[in-house]
Amino acid sequence: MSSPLLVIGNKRYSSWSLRPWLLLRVNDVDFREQRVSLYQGDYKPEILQASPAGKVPVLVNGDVTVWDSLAICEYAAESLGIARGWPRDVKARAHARSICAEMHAGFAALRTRCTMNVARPPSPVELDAATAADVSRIRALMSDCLARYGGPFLFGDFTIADAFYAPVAIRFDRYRLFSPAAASDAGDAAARAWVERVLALPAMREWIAAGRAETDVLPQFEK
Ligand SMILES: N[C@@H](CCC(=O)N[C@@H](CS)C(=O)NCC(=O)O)C(=O)O
Repeated sequence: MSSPLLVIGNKRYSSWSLRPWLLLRVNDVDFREQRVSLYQGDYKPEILQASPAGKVPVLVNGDVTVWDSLAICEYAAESLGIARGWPRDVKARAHARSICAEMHAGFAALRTRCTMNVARPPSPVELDAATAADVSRIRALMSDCLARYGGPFLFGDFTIADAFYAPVAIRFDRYRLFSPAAASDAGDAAARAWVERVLALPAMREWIAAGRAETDVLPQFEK
């Protein structure tokens, strides 16, 4: 059987695609990727060939098709030989699942106001109250994980939770979301260090470089 195929969107913008891609790459899973240029030409039929949900990411492994980033990460952890998908300890695992579900279903203001764009020149933006609340909640939950489990990643080793928050690392970096006033706070310093650590992962650097090299620039995501 050939290696699993991961159908993804633009590396410049597709935060949902980054999550499973990063989990697979960090864990050296052998997979093929198919990049779809989102919102251009016949992009929809191209995705529909892989999944009736019509959204990326999609993972096709033989006769198994999995769509949605969280389902793909779960499947990869169970079936693609990933050493540490979720934390081993049951309490830590419940905690990791909670913050992934929180990300998966929430933070709409941050997602809309600060779209993921790996090529955005770094500069701060004015945050409305809802976006500021999302940023503050994310900083708090990251600091809490790093203090509780001791780092270097959110639950010690790199897990699905880090893959799920990786697009946040890009947003924090590109939109300068750590306020200077909070820099002296110990929890915030740990969260900043996590952002730097994630951005320095070879797989992240590979994704960001590929996203920056893309030529299809979509004005709606260039904020
Ligand atoms: N909840 C889904 C969201 C997937 C999603 O919204 N993907 C976007 C790209 S990041 C997409 O496929 N957009 C194309 C479209 O809606 O036509 C997941 O976690 O995978």
